[in-house]
Order: sequence, then C-alpha cells, then structure tokens
Amino acid sequence: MTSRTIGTLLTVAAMAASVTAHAAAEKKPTTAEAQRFLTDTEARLNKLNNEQARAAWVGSNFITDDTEAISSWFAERYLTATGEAAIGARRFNGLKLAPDQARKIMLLQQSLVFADPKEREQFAQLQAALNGAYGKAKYCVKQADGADQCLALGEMEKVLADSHDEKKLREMWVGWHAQSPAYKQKYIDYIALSNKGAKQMGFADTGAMWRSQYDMPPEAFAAEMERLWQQVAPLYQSLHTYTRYKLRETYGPDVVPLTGPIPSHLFGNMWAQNWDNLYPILKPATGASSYDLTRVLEERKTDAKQMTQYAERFYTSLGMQKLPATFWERSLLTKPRDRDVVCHASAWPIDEKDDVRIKMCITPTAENFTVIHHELGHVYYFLAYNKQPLLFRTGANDGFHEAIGDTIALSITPDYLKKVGLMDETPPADADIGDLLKRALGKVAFLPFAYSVDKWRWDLYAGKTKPDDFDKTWWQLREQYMGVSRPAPMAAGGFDAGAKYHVAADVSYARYFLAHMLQFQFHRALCREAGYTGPLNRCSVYDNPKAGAKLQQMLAMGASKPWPEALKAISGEDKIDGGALLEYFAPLKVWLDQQNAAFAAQQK
Ligand code: X8Z
Ligand code: ZN
Repeated sequence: MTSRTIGTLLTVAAMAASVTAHAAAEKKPTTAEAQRFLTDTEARLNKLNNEQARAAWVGSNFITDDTEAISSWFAERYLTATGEAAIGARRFNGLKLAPDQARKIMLLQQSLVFADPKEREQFAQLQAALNGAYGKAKYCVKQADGADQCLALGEMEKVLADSHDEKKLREMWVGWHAQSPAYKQKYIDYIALSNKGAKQMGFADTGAMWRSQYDMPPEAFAAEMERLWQQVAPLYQSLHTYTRYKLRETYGPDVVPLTGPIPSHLFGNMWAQNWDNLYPILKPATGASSYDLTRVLEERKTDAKQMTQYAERFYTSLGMQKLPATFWERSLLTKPRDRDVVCHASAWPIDEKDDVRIKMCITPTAENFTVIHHELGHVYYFLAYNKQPLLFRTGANDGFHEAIGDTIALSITPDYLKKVGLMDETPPADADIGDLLKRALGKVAFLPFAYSVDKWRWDLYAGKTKPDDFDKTWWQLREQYMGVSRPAPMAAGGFDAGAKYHVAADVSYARYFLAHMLQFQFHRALCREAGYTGPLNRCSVYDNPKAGAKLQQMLAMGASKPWPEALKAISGEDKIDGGALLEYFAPLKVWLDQQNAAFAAQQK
C-alpha cells in the first residue's frame, strides 16, 4: 500500500496508531521504502500545494465569504496531507539514510498534525478568517450627515508618515488599533488549536516548533536570537537617544519625556518599526543631501509597473532572468478601488515551474521602492530553486528568504540612483552621515521590534501569557526593547498585537530579525566578490554579474543543505552575525554618540 492510499483511508490519529503498531510488528523499514515514501509524498504534496496556493491567492485578492471558504477548504486538504506525511515520516527516524533523504524526513516532521478532522477544519477556517479580517479592517468615523467616512490602513499610514500634528497621529494610531479586538477571540481559538497540532507532533507548543526550524535545538535558537540582539543593542540605543532629542524639539517636552519610553505614534509608522519617515526632522544640520526619492518618483508619476521594472532591472543586471510574462499578467501591483484585498506586500510561488507573482499596493514612495526590491528577492529565490525537489523549494531558513531582496536594496546607493537616472548629481562625500542615518532609520530602528514580536508570541504559545494579558506583555516588551509606549491607556479586551499583519496572519517574525543581520553579511560578501574595498554604504553591486553568480549559487541551493552551508557558500562564514551590520554603521555610531553627548551637556 502506498502512503497515498493509506492517507485517503485512515484518519491521522488512526494512522499514527497504526504506524506505531506496524513499526513494532514489522521489520525495520528499508532505505528503498524511505525513497518510495518520499517520492510519493513529494508528488502528492506538490499537487495539493499548487491547488491551495491558487485558492489562497484568490482569497487574498478578492476578500469575500466565498473565497474565504474556498481557500480554507484547500488549505485543509493540504494540512491533511502534510499531517499524514509527518506521521508517515516518523517510521524512518533512526534509519541510516542518505543526507538528502534524512533531511527530507526531518523537514516533513516540522509540521502541525491534527488528530481530529473537525479541529483541522476549524483551524483552516480560522486562519482564512483572520487573514480576511485584517485585510478588510477599516477605521470609520461618523460624519455630520451621519454617513461613515472610512480609512484603510494605507491611508492612515500616510497620515502617520507625513503629519506632525500629534493629535491627528494619535487619532490614526488609536483608530487602527481599535480594529483588532474584533478578531481577538478567533485568534485565541486559533492559538489553542495550533498548539494541539504542534503537540501531536511532539513539540512543546507551536512556538517551540517555530524555533526548531533552524537546524539547531529550539533552546539554542532562542539563545542565538538573544546573542544577536545584545550585539546590536548599543547601536540601537544610540539611535533611540538621538531620536528622543529630535522628537523633543518637534513635539515638546510634555509629549516626549527626557527619560523612559517615547509614545509610539510619533515615529512615522503605525508600529514604530521603521522610522524612515522621521528623516526630515532627524537629518544632520550640515552635510546632508536634500535628495528625496519619494519626491522624484511622485513628480515623475512613476507608476507601479515602472517601480517594479526598476527592481527587475537590478536583478537582470546581475545576470538573472527577466520575470516571466505571467508574472506581469497575474501579479497585483496596485490597490483595486472596488474590492477588499490584503494589501500587505507578499510574493507567491504558485507552481513548481515559473508561476510566480507578487501582491502589493504600490505607491510611488522611497519606502515602496525598497519594498518592491524586497518582494522580487523572494521571487528570484523561487525561480532559482525551482529545480529542487518540493521539500527543498524554500529558503535555507526563513531569514534567508527575507534577506535577499533587502540585500539588493542595500545596493540602492546615490551612485546607483544616478546610473539609472533617478538622481542628477551624486551627493558630496560629507553627505555620508545623512545617508547612513537614513538607512539606520529603516534597519537599526527595526531590530528590537523584530526581536520582540516573536518573544511575545513564544510566551503566548507556551501558555505563559493569558488572553487578558496580551496587551500588558506586548507593551512590556515594547518598552523594554524598543523604548516606546502606548500612546493611550490600555483598555480591557484590547489586542494591539493583532493590529500587526504577521500576528493576524500568523507569520513568524524572527525571520526578519535574522534577515537584518544576514543582509549585511550578504552585502559585504557580494561587495567583496565584486572586488570592492571601500566603505560598505557606498557599495552597489548593480551590473556586476560576478556578484550575481555568487548570489545565484546560494539561491539555487534552496533548503537542500543546513543553512550554515548556504551562508558559507556566499560569505565563507557559517554563523549569523551582527558584525557586518555594525561595520556598515560604524561611522554613524561615532557621530550619534557625539550628538548625544552634546545634547546631554545642554540639558545640564
Ligand atoms: O512583511 C514584510 C514584507 C513581506 S514578507 C513586506 N516585511 C516586514 C513587515 O512589513 O513587518 C518586510 C520587513 C518587515
Ligand atoms: Zn518578505
């Protein structure tokens, strides 16, 4: 009997019992059986994966009750198959297998398994419902004539980005965070079910399963995250202190205290995770370039397709292929006016060939210019590893996947912008501090946010944080790591974490923290490959096929090897490390500390 026919006849629970019984009774499985099992399983999962990807794509692109039901139905079928595969793989544990086979058997077991089909169905439904609820959420205000005026997240983000009116900022912040309590109960139910699925597979909880996905024991991974955070925390501290002084000048000492956390609605971003928009009030008094990419893109009316083509051109300059015609036909690049979509940018591999797409509500801003390079990083990873077998068609780890496009975006330097005609004059050398500060507002400001999202979720999944305390622990972590506070008092039933896409959609977040270390390691490695020896912030690997080949070689590996080998292939290093990031920002750290000392002296 092949695993495929077993799968259709037995429930997962019955199968688990039957596998255990068989394992005792039967003689030891052979490597040939393991190979047959893997071949059958990969073929089955491949088909179901393509189907569920299509359904999920439609579910996120046209949010309706029907598409939600359709996508959850396909997700459930896929969950059934991955659950059966996970249980089936257990039989080969301990057997001496070829490295590829052993890796696949291990990867198959990192997955949720639902003993009860009802629970599986409910899990898939909740997941689709949460995704839809986030995508549909709007902040509505009654007008004088009684009609609702509703703002979508993107519109509120624009106010946070552009306005310095503290009351207006607070209104946007509070308005958006008032939406997530509506799906808090769904989230609570979802977490409980997910934990059941993880336990069924032998993990302590879903958080432990997530931490097991890095080719090391889960405790070792948690320790690695802490080590990395400690390594970069002093740089964040310097940036936070400087930002405090500048925000005090803008909003006054009543709004921004001299010590303690700073209200989080003042950072130009809904989650205070990226401070790019603070640049105009933070930029150095002298020597900063007045160049503003957003203004250039807006003035030229650069449309979504052109924005995407700039990014595509970067990748093709490295020797990579042009995006397939279907990418342009099937991607969603702008926010539709007549329907609800999940606007949070994402990249999708639909099949094992080259049906790759992105879904993003692109506007002509510098931030989106970076994000589109990020998304195409995912897409070029998909295309590079599509010759791998299904189980290896993913990133070396999820941090790698998030790091590729960001690595490329680090090469968006003034020189590069001049080359592609987006900047007229290259700024003088003394503009470097301004450029580094601009970059730090995206990269350094993000670090404690990225670290603390999953620190919060790990405790939640472990049952250490109860639903009544969701906001309390969320804000404890925000204060402790980011030095930011809630701009309004907490209220019962609150669910501030749920106002972040990755919590509502249950996407793990440690990946972005790792990516922020890795992208500087990759950037440094590619610059070296290109023969570049100057300061890292001035290096662009645009038009350098030699660097491109180095990158492509790693991308093509997918997840076929433990990630340290992939890291070695590109950089010669085998540890994720904050050293490259610190090297990149070293001149800025000196400058920030000087500014901070001068500010501190003024306070005396
Ligand atoms: O979600 C994303 C990407 C899609 S994977 C746009 N990012 C994180 C976020 O927006 O919170 C990129 C950086 C962090
Ligand atoms: Zn991403």
